[in-house]
Amino acid sequence: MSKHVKKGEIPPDNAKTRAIMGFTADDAGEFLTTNQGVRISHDEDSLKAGKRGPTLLEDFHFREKITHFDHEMIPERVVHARGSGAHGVFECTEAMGEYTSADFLSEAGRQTPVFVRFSQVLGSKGSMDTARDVRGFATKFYTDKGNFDLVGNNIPVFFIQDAIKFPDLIHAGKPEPNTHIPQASTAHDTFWDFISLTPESTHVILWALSDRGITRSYRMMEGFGVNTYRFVNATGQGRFVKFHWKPKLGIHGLVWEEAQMIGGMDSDFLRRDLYDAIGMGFYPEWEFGVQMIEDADEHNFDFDILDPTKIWPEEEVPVKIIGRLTLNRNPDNFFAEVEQVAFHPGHVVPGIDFSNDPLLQGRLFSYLDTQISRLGGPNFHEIPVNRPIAQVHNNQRDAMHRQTINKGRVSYIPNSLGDNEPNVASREQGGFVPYAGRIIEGPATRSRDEKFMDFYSQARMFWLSLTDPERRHLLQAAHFELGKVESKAVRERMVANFNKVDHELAAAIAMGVGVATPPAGEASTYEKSSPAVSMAGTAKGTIESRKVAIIAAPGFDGKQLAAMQEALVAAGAVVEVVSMLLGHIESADGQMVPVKKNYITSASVLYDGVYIPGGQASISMLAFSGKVKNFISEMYRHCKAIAATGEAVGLLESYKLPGLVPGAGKDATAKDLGVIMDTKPKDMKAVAADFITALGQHRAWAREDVKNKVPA
Ligand code: HDE
Repeated sequence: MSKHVKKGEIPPDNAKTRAIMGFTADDAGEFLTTNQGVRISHDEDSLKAGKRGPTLLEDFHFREKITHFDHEMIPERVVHARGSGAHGVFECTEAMGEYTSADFLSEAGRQTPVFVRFSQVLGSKGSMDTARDVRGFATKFYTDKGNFDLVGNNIPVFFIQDAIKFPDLIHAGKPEPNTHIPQASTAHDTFWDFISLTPESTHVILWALSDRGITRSYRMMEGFGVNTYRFVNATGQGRFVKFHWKPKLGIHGLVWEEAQMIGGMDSDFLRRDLYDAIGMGFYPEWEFGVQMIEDADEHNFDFDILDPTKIWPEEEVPVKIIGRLTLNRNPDNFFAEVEQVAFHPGHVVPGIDFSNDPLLQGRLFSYLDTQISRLGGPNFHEIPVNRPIAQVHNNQRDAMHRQTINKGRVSYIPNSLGDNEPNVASREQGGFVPYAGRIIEGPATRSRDEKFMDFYSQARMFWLSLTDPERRHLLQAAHFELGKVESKAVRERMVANFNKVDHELAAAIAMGVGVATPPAGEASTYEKSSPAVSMAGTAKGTIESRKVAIIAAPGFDGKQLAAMQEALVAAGAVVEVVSMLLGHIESADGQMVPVKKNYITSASVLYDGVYIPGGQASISMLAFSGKVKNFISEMYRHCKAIAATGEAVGLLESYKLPGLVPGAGKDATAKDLGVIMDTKPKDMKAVAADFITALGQHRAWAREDVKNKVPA
């Protein structure tokens, strides 16, 4: 948990919390009223002429209630419709005055309230959280000098280089317009048709096919500003900058099969995970980092630093950590806060400016524009979650839903009747002065610079930088996605694109999707790798907020269960006892333990690991259950940590899980496979410690080679 925000300190005391609390309403202990504040005496029957009607038009309460309901819906976001959000605090950890005049980065220790919204890109508002997709990571910093929105994604590169192609990309990815199928999925013909004809997307496609596309938790993903921005310091000197969020919990994905199953078992999986974690005081944290490139070095890289389909490899341009983000308060009202929050990359503060990145330039138009239809007019900045804590003074007036009551007769500049106020501010007075160094000469042209046309070097670098399990997952994802594509020509074109990245990659994909392997020798010869793009090795060992199931039946070994539960909870895990029926189960020595979930309301895919305590009577019952066998087999198949003690070891062995040698007991091989077994546990603390170590690794990828032999 964060050291600088105390658990239970709700609501955190900061300028934004104080401001937004002024808009909250609590109905507890109050009378029911109309929107005009008139108390209502009856709310369950409309006003009728006689007991059998008809309803009278004069029933103002009925009409108001229904009218409001009729208009409850607003258009969902055209992209990133499904999401979730939270309030928090950003703390600057390194003074950045040398590089930027941004006030919120000016001194170590300075805190700024934030609101963050995470999202899936393609699915509708009611779709599932675990679809394979890029995820949005949008942060609104309520700085003292105005709002700064960092509207990023969890993947550092984008599909296209120029905003003019965005509607095409999204039309291709969304459900096909004639059938409106499939929902929240790119595994269909139109998406891959577009991608196969847009080779600049090859790089991001590999990222999206990797486990980054199926995050385990919003709390376990990186965030990237993607576009190239500028830092500008107090003397007007600028440099290029890219923004990064690095999660304290490491970067972790689901297994694809698991993601699909969760979609059915709990379509709110990521939303619930975020809400529950914050509710329990496990405040998610990220480090904030920047990569900076001096103007003089703009052309010294083998990629164009303005190209949003390229990363700046961290090995070449290090990420300097300058801050920390902590999310510590759940919204009170999803619609008012998460749905109505309006982000815009054009919301910058003095010290941060734009580059000529053609994707960013287009985004600068789109976001303001889209809020007007989504939120019903140009006054969306007055909605509580969007209001800056910095004061707003200008001559903008009126329009739909205006809240502010501007005083006086003057609403223009220049004026003499109001002393020409509100007046502009110089740079020294904190005014935003656009960066002056941008080169804007050149003939009007609809074309791209040469380096933008190198579509494959960094795609190859990504592929070369992955570990074996990561590559295998990527290939399986490609087999799924392209396997769903009916047009053979599209599949062939995609494989041909992958062949320009790496021949082995193309051959492996071709084999799974029924097309011929293209000839070798067409691949990029780029040989650099960037270990930082791999998710492997980012496990931090912590099990804080990880979910563990304990499966038991009456007659279980109470001491074993209690010892394991105690150790897991002490390490921060969320432990749930799963049994056949809800209620309580009794241990062999008479302890009553509450059952949190039964076999119908739980599923293996909703947990990070499972423990089965011994106890002859309990194990005899579990041995008859196909559900339990299925639960454990799935856990094994999805490479999750498993522990069994006492008689439960025999149960585990009876499942004949591939790779698990009967009698393995304390065998190191079993441990390597993330399976902790002890037939006669003398020291439950040691067993729990091994289990916690396995859980802290997120998954036992060593099991990869054997896992597919377990029936799904
Ligand atoms: Fe967005 N994007 N985008 N996008 N985007 C929107 O704005 C757009 C792009 C991102 O939680 C929309 O308020 C264009 C890149 C996030 O509310 C819209 C282009 C990145 C969110 C829009 C891009 C993003 C959006 C829809 C190509 C990562 C959700 C609703 C030039 C850096 C924000 C809205 C939230 C939302 C346009 C590309 C991230 C239509 C034209 C690149 C996280 O304005």
